[in-house]
Amino acid sequence: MVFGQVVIGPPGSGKTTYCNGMSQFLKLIGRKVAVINLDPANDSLPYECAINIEDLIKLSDVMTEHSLGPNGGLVYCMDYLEKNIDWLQSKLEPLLKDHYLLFDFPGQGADSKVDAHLCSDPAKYISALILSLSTMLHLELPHINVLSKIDLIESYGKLSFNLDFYTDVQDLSYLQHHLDQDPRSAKFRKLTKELCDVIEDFSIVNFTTLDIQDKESVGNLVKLIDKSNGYIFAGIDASAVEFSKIAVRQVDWDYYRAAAVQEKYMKDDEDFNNDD
Ligand SMILES: Nc1nc2c(ncn2[C@@H]2O[C@H](COP(=O)(O)OP(=O)(O)OP(=O)(O)O)[C@@H](O)[C@H]2O)c(=O)[nH]1
Ligand SMILES: [Mg+2]
Repeated sequence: MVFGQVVIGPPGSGKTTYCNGMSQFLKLIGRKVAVINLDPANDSLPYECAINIEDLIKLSDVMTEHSLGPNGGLVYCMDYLEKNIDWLQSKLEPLLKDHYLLFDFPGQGADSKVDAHLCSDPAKYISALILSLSTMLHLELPHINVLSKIDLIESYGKLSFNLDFYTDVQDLSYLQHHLDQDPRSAKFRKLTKELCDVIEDFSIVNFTTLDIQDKESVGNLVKLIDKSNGYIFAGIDASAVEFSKIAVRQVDWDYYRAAAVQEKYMKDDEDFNNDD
């Protein structure tokens, strides 16, 4: 059985850096990893890739030949890949037997990784929620939403709520109240309310956090992904005994994680000891 990850997210959210860090981590814990670069705009790859879309089509060639800008060129390349999907399939074939696959995609409106600093702007945060929701509904694959670059979470301003408010997505009405304070958002009040309702009605979007430089953070994410894509079941006999072994394993649930991450990356409000 083949396992792997499809890494998608808005431009610059850290997908390529993630594929590099994740492949190193997984190799260290003994997995055979193959990274597949499907971003024709990736000039200098930090990782060694097993398959590179550049060998099929080059964005620069497309842009000159068809007088396209970078976005149009990218769409053309993705279209070309779809039409030549047998090229990708034949390249993947030898890897399927024993490799864990990481797919590095170009930046799109869709996501999976979202820059953590978006949380400091309620409107951007809501748009990230909507994008996450629509991606989950379209892909219909086991899915983990990641707030990447958690180390930069407060770099664009202090958050109005604790981190778990943004990761758990439990009650967006508080956000609505915050948006009402901003005259620019007041105009879209009804639309925002409807969008929040859609997100809450589905109740399937939540986030985990990631600092790619921190091995504990990467390790926690690997555990989550292994559970979501079924990797933890790989290699076990489909017997009741084996399944029950997994069932009784301790579940390291995320309850306390948001608090620990918050303590590490977000400043404390009440700095009582600071007298000067
Ligand atoms: N501080 C911090 N910076 C990060 C992190 N992950 C990525 N970056 C930086 O974010 C920038 C963009 O990272 P990339 O990995 O190129 O992002 P991408 O999503 O692949 O970008 P596109 O392929 O252009 O869509 C780089 O300068 C990275 O060094 C992180 O966890 N923390
Ligand atoms: Mg990239």
